Amino acid sequence: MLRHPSTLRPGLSRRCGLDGVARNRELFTANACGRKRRPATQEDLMSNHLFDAFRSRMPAPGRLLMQTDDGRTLTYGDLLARSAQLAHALLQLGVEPGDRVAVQVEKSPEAMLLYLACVRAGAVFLPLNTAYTLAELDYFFGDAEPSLVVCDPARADDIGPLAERSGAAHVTLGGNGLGSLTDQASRQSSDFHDVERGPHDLAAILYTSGTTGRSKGAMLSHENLASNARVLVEQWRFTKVDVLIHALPIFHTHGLFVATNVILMAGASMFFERKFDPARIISLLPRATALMGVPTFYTRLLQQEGLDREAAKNIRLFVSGSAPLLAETHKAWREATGHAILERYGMTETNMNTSNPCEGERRAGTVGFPLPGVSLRIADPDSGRPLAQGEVGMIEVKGPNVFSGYWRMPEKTKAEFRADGFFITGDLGMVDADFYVHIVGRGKDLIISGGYNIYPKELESEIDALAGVLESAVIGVAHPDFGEGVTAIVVRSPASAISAAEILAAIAGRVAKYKHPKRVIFVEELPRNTMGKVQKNLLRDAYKDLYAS
Ligand code: MLC
Ligand code: AMP
Repeated sequence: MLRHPSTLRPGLSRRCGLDGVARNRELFTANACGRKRRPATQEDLMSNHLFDAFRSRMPAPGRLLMQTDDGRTLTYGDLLARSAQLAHALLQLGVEPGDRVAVQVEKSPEAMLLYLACVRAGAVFLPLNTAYTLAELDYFFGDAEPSLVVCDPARADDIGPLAERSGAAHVTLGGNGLGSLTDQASRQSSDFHDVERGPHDLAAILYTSGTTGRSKGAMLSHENLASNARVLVEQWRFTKVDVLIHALPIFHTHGLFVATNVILMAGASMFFERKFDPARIISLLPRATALMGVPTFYTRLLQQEGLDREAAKNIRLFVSGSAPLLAETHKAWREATGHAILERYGMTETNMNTSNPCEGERRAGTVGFPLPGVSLRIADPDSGRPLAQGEVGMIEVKGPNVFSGYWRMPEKTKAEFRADGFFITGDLGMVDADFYVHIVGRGKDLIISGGYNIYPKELESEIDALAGVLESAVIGVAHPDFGEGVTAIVVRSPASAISAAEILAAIAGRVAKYKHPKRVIFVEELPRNTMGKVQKNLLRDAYKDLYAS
């Protein structure tokens, strides 16, 4: 088992087995498998665990929190006042502690304030990708049973009826009048007594697709989020003087919890960009100190004029994550800017697990060391037997960052934890001689495109259901822009002439655009092994140069 280097002692066994030091972490991962929790301490009885953690480190109210790309500014004082108003409005709408508030809105300061308002009101924030179709939303509403759905005014006519069908009230963020949450909030007091929430209470549910089809809601507690933000601030040396370029969406872990929570926990500020626009990012670099992005950010920026040492001279930290950063990108970035990108590794279920060091060697092709408090081991995927250093196996983690389970899926939760509380990530990796963690593959059938996860199973089910399709296999193929390009290999039914365009048109209303295959290839049959299982490795190999530029 591996822990952060500061906790490694000489003589620690190199075999990746559980030792005593990890046991106290069970305090936090407890309820996923019905294990015991520790008795409440004074700290547990704080009024609102996550918001208090932010509040305790907040700078003076006049200090700038963010500046948007349309010229708006928000101070920490504004944050306190406006999230308070929104929290009052949520209560008026009948939101009670523990209720889910499902939110599908474009990125804006108000969207971020709504997240904080939910935390303060004791609700469970449930952000949804703006690319999700109505069919996808219908599933999430049915599964999560939110008491309130918040959407943009432009989608209210479509989303309202879905929300009603699931029994939820619905309002818009922005817009005017009765159905506008922002309008209602503007009439509320800017003082709010935060609803009491302890470390183990849920702060958010984030849906993550599953290898078997149905998306699962990862339940994240106040302490999961607070502990990870605290550790990242410390490890990445964030302070009040930092200015982050925030160009990630705020409906997934990276943009919401890594980027936003770190800034709030550090009392720092950010350029809050609605979209990732490479030219604009370059123009912001001289006024910022940090950038966080998915690898596609870095490959796109490398193609942009103006990226050089001079432009990046005020930046102290470039962070990459959510997908593998190619060693060649790491090298090209260093040559262009003089900076070594810091790569870290996380998941929706676990927040951040490992990180390359801020000081010390940021090693290309690795994700660094376990963060303080996180225990990581490499285990045999089938038996769970810990493997020796240098051997490749399943990455398993445990710590205060790890979620408490999947929403209303106790069986799935149980299946993804070992009996001793380690979470089975589905990522294959190894620990090298210097203790750097390498991710070498995936034990799960997952494609990561531009930092978004796409589960082939979901697309295969949609494509296989079409008249004229016999069967399909969806694979990820190396793609110069997105890292992996979603590719559908399709066998037509006898006498069918279904085209790629018809397949894409048929799935258009059903699955989000970013999941759509970039290419559809027709074949006579799919390669299978003797057990009848489709050999996706052969397909990946056959089409490996499909997107080579
Ligand atoms: C957009 N498209 C994508 C795509 N993003 N297709 C595949 N993969 C993606 N990631 C589609 C668009 O719908 C569009 O379709 C076409 O591709 C080109 O769009 P674009 O304008 O070039 O894309 P853009 O809007 O610039 O988006 C690219 C991106 C974005 C890289 C900026 O995808 C992005 O912000 N990615 C970050 C995702 C993220 O935050 N992941 C973190 C998950 S948390 P058309 O046909 O309409 O043109 C996690 C845990 C952890 O993983 O460890 O952090
Ligand atoms: P998500 O479910 O969207 O949170 O995606 C989590 C997955 O992204 C992980 O299980 C990994 O497969 C992948 N991932 C995150 N960070 C990295 C990284 N730095 N390198 C390789 N894969 C990563």
